[in-house]
Amino acid sequence: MPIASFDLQRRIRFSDPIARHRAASMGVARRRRTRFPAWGTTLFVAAGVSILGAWAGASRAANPNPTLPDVCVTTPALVVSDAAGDQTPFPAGQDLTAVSAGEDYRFTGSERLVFILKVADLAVMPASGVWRARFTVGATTYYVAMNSDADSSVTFDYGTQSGNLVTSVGALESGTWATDGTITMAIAMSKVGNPPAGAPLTAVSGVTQQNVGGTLFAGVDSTSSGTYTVRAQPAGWL
Ligand SMILES: [Ca+2]
Repeated sequence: MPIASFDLQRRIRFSDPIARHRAASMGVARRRRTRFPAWGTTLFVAAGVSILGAWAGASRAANPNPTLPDVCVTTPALVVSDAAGDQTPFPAGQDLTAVSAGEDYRFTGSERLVFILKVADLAVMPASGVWRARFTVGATTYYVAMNSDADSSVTFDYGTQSGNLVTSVGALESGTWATDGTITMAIAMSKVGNPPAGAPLTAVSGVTQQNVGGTLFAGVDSTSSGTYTVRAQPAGWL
């Protein structure tokens, strides 16, 4: 599909970072240039526009070729693991078992760190809970967190921590959780000191707490600490 590929990669490069990412996953050559005879120009434009419309919509729904690697998102790497069942008497939803980290380079100008907390089970969301991934960049300790209120409604935030003082700064770029206990939180690197590729994130750890009155955080479970090195954008897309 060389005509469509040429047109797609030129249009999406300047207009739609998500579609551009999908194009990279499909193997569309970024710098490909194709010459067309004059009689083929009209056909080229018509075919390109038509296919772009259908394809761009589909690309937002699902990766059109999931067998190809997602070249703009690194595979999360395990930083520390933690024993199961050591959160008792608190619920399994706050039993940390692993902290992983990675990068998301799909958003030009908003490169992100991704932290994944794994707990034993979130089939039932605990009320008034806090799930933090903490890490240190330079001399500053940051956290990204999922918080549940008294009704188990969930929000996400990030901030800094100095000793026992936790200061919420603002919102994450994205936060999701799944009933299998996977909590995924992405934050723009620019919000946490802009660590470059190769820079260490030290003291990476996870902690779960119970929020008592919004000011006191009672410890539930915590992991040991590890170091994670920020990885560069994978080859395949510039
Ligand atoms: Ca645990």
